[in-house]
Amino acid sequence: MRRVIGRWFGRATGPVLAGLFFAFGSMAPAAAQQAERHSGGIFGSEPTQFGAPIAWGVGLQPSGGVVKTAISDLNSLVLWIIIAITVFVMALLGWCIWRYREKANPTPSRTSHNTVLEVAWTVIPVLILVVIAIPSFRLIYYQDRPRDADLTINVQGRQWYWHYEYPDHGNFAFDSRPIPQEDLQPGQLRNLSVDEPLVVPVGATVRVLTTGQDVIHSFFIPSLGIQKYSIPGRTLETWFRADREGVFYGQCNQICGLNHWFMPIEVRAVPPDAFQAWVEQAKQKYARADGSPPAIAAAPAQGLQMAETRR
Ligand SMILES: [Cu+2]
Repeated sequence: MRRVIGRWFGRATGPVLAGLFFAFGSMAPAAAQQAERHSGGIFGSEPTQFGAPIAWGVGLQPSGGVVKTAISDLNSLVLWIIIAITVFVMALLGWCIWRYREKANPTPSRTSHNTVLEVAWTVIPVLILVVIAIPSFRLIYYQDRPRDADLTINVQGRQWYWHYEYPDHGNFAFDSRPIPQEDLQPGQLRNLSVDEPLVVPVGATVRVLTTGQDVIHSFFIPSLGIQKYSIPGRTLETWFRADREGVFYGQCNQICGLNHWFMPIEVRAVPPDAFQAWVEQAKQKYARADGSPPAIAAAPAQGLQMAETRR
């Protein structure tokens, strides 16, 4: 008597599929344009020169560069898909409760199979997953490595500080540690500001090579869309580009021991000439007494050798 749901689904499948394709097709370029102008969070926030968490912030941090913008785009796409699915399921549930209540439907249907319905609820979720998978894989490969890097920075996680090296800009290296709370100057952030920040030129594609000296750390700067493990005995590659001047903060986000909290990251994106000036000054400041290049990979190699000998 009442195979309404089955018939309804049969009739609705075509329009729903067409609607899904149309909606996602038109949404993707719109989202990309949106991300160019704004960035980040659920409600879209203005570009900022300050990449750091804020009190009561909701959503992602505003984007400071291209990789983060691409991440925010995918986040928005998936969020809207989730919203559409939630609204649809809630509406269907409400309608079923109302339409098939005991009073309105005293003799329930004994239908146990409906081919059209079963095909629909298999095929539609598969299509939704395909719609999510395509931009998702594109993003993974986009983040993977830079096409043409302007600059390489070696990053080494150590218990418990960061060690940075600029191999193609004078080959100097330095350590970076947080500023103690009692020494904070106005404008500096507790547990985020550091004594020796990373400095990069605005608009430059920065290749980041990560290694770990002792345990696994992770180099993570939300507003620049970069997160990479730093693993002893292994070099991993990723990249970022700061599209505007500013200070972008991050932290080690792999639990790495007692002072895991003690590993903030501060990146200063400055105009190219200011970067050159900083490089000249840094070459003097971080010069080694014997003039030898910093041996960034020496420590994990030694560690491995020791492990070998012990075996
Ligand atoms: Cu760490």
